Amino acid sequence: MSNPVLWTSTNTSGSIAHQAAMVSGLSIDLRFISLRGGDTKKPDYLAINPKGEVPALQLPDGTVITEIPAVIFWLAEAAPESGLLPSGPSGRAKGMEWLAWCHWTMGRHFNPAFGPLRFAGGHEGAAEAVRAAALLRAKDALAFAEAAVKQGGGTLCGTEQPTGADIFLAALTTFAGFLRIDIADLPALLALAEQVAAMPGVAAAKAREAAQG
Ligand SMILES: N[C@@H](CCC(=O)N[C@@H](CS)C(=O)NCC(=O)O)C(=O)O
Repeated sequence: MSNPVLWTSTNTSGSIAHQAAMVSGLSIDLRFISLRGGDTKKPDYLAINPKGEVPALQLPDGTVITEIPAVIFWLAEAAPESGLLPSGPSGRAKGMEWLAWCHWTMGRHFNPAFGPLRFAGGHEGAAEAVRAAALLRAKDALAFAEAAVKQGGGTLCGTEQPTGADIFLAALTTFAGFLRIDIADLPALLALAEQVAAMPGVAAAKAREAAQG
């Protein structure tokens, strides 16, 4: 039986799925495509994910799972001991709640900060305002997460080991760095990001992406 295939691109939100895949310990084949090279919009890839985005998890039976929370959910189901979701019905629901929150936060605050011109319909003057407002909202969202991590004793769901939601949140702190958002005043978030970076699966995914170039 062949392995699932994870389609991703280095240093993108696909990295979140890549890190979670490594933490799952499952045998998953990786296929790196170039976002900047336009591979996500090429016919071969659109045949796999018509949304033209990474990540996409292609299962041996042909099913393709897209959207990061769904990809992480599948990994957690396939590897229940991985801790990608907390245990028990309410724990799992809280894990999904935070995954959804991180995903929503990325889409509504981080993406307009990264690509304001698209969100402003191509109007350059408006784009500047979109970007400035998005940066403030992204910072507010991270401050909200800081309080939740404090309340959880170091993780979003109060687990000892970071879950998939914590991996997603740590990625948002990395994106904050790309956007030069100052998070020095968010110590719980910084500590969580360090803890996530030290997870062997996450470190392996980062090393693999660095080697990929
Ligand atoms: N809804 C998607 C969002 C992922 C996403 O934003 N992917 C970006 C890379 S960071 C992408 O593939 N964009 C395609 C493009 O710009 O061509 C998910 O959760 O998987």
